[in-house]
Amino acid sequence: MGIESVAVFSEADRDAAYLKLADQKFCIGPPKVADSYLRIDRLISAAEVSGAEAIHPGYGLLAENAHFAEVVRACGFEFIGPTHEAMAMLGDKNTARGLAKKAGIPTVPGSDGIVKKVSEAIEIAHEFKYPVLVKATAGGGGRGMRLAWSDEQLATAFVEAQQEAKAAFGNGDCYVEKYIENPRHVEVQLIGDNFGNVCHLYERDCTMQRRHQKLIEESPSPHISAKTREKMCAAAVKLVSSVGYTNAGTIEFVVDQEENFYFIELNARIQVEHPVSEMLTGVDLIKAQFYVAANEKLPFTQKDIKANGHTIECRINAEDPNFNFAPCPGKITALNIPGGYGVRFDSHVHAGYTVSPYYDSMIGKLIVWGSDREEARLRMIRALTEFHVEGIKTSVSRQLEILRHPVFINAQGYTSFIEKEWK
Ligand code: MV4
Repeated sequence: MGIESVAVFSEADRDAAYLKLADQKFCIGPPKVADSYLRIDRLISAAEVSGAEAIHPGYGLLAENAHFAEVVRACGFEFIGPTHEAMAMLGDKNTARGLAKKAGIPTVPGSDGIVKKVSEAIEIAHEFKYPVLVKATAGGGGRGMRLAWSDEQLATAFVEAQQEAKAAFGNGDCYVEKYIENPRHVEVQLIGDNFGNVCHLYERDCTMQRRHQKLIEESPSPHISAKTREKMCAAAVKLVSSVGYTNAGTIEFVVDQEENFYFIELNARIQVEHPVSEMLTGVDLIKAQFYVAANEKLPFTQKDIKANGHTIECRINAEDPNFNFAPCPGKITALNIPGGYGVRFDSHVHAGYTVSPYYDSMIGKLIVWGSDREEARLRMIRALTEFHVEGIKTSVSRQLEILRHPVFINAQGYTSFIEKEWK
């Protein structure tokens, strides 16, 4: 788009490849995120000094921090993401669940709002039958959740969830939902502009995950029919339109064995796995985000967005799958990146780069496109076998096992499959 780029980095990221691509770069502190990437004052200072007009938060750290979005705009910069009001409203899971209900989106049976007392939680569990999930309204991505199969378990789970949420998020409020057993995890990619235009880029299936860490994402989901897809995408668009949500967002659903889908939460940011939707539809989502932030209309309408073929993403993590996926930082002494038709690798690393122990263990994302699911699966297997890295261990061997496993090939997976199948 011909837009100058300004990058910030901590001392631990001084050698990252993306800094060589930036027009300007600013060191904003030592490795600890509290002293660098979470320092709003330092981020704003870098924007001031560089003459930046807008800030893109990425997908970690402050990406869903409504206070950051508000400060950015209050300081005269555009925040490339939703409004801080929308972020605050939809980031609160109980509020989002209430808005979904109001918009007629299927939600999981459960409490009507926040549950204050254990006795109330037990009444709800008796009404909707065990198992139930206690969820922190300020939580997300699996944090602040507790599963209970009986009154005794619920009594402790409820108090633990409140205490954990209070400590982690400063807000101990929890609500209770029936637990949808062995669910699939399917999310819908959305993007809306400031003129009321909202589009979906179809769904992503994130069922193959371990401890809430997604390992493999794909689109279309092999677990839903075209009819369910149409209903799910329409529901997602209806919800964000009803609340005037703008820029990129993702609505998460859980899907039961009968293909009933239920709203779970909205992620008010661009997500790691957005390239899956980009390669399925040919839409440049990040470019669309910039159009919206520049107060322009989306450069496409829903009828322009066509799903073509099948895409799969593998997150490449510096972890040792034979050592309980323990993070495995270190210096990358050799790196071969796969390529060829339909193969994309997004990464900040290069040969000679030292993966630091301070941040998320993801070192890159390998995304492939195929004309159908089997071609995408085989192309991903080929690309993973060509992905060669020395000096650190990665999750690649486990992802190859999953891609070659009959449960994946026959699309019979569910969210806890990996944890049950591989210890
Ligand atoms: C659920 C669920 C089943 N029933 N809610 C996990 C984190 C957040 N994105 C929402 N999550 C779930 N909420 C109800 N009522 C299943 C998940 C879920 C999950 C739960 C436990 C372990 C792994 C999981 C992976 C994806 C989704």
